[in-house]
Amino acid sequence: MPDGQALPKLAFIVLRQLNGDTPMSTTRTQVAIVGAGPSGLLLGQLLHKAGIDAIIVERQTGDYVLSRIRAGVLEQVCIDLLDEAGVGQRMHKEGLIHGGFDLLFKGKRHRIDMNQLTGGKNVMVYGQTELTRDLMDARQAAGLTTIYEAGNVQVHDFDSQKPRVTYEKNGQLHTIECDFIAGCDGFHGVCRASAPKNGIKEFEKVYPFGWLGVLSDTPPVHHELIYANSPRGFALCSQRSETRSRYYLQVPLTDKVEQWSDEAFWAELRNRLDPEARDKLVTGPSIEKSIAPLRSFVTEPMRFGRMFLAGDAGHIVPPTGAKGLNLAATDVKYLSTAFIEYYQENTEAGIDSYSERCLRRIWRAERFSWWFTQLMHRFPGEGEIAQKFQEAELDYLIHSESGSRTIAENYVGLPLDFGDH
Ligand code: RFL
Ligand code: PHB
Repeated sequence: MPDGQALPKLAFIVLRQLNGDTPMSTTRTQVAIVGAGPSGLLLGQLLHKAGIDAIIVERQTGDYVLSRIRAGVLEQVCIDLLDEAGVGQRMHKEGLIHGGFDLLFKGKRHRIDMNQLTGGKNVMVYGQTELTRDLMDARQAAGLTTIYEAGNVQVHDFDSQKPRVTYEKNGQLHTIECDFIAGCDGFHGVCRASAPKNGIKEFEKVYPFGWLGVLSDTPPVHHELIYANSPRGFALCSQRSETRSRYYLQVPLTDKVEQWSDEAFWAELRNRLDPEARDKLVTGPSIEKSIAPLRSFVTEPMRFGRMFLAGDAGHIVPPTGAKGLNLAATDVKYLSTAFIEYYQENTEAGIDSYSERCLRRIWRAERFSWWFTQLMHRFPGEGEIAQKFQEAELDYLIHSESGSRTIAENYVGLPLDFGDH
């Protein structure tokens, strides 16, 4: 439903309710979670493990949530959290451990040996779709409530002790009374939009290009990821399995997916790769193709009374550093810990420090993602000298152990507790 139609329809339902001809239902839970993406589902699972009751309200269908092809790289912290939530079995079986990745510039590839540079740390390639499916299955198996296709979701009274979430479904207005609201509803969600305008500050940088992504059932061009800086623009060779590849090309924001035939995509990707990868690239029909804009965005604070933002609802990173889903997972860890301490130990300390704790980690990941994006992409109007500067910086980074370690340390991510200020 377009946003503009939401209010009149709700007003109509409320009027009908006053007349007594529209049924109304009220439920109670401890935590009402808005959004059933990875953040909301993981939070639901961690709370369930601790015996805390939560209801998730999602505006889309489950199939729609699963159809969004997004993240592919999980940090160890994220892997550990999925294990803690009890949903890690398939991930360990099917996920691919990567101890390094290649940086390609001036037509040559150079490996960043993450594992060696960070004292043994790796990342795992496991698609967001699969992770979401695992969380959905676990939720269903535990008999927990997720309301899909909830219309006109609204959050109320989170500045009081009695917050509420309302939504419409099947012509009925539903109310969830709760102790806390978790805003896990992504960048376009209702929670951040409902925060008081004078109590929120937003920081934003929009990049002048997007990523055109293609998923295909073809073997990956290389067993690890390749991040390519080319005079024609950035390219990324990623994967989902040994038989499924995910590739991205930097494209102008004005490009439309329909303009890009599969043939044109593969030809342009080849042009941005080194000779060996160009020869090895196996092409085939795309099974998904989409363009994503790139943005750096942070909301401060991430708590508004009894409503908390987590994941993309509170921040967005350009995907270059593979940080978005990982940040979402650590927000959720901090939030679930805060709620667990509240219910089990009767302390609000975790709740009070939630925003500050998250934001410190978020800004670190935002900085890395912005820096890596600047280093690898063509910026319109910056001319050939910008390319030369990037190549010189990359040359320095790969030939300096501390330079390479800086990339590796940031890429594998911070531990959950990374010391005092
Ligand atoms: P999501 O996944 O957007 O889920 C939010 C959910 O909330 C629902 N919703 C509402 N529900 C009820 N009422 C409303 N009013 C609602 N409004 C929205 C939505 O329907 C949705 O189901 O946010 P969440 O859970 O915080 O998860 C965040 C991640 O999805 C995101 O950070 C990552 O995908 C980012 N990302 C990557 N992250 C990584 O860590 N590693 C990667 O390799 C990586 N690659 C990527 C990425 C994101 C990309 N795109 C498309 C932006 C690659 C790409 C191309
Ligand atoms: C992906 O596989 O979708 C992916 C991998 C690494 C990134 C971004 C996206 O940096």
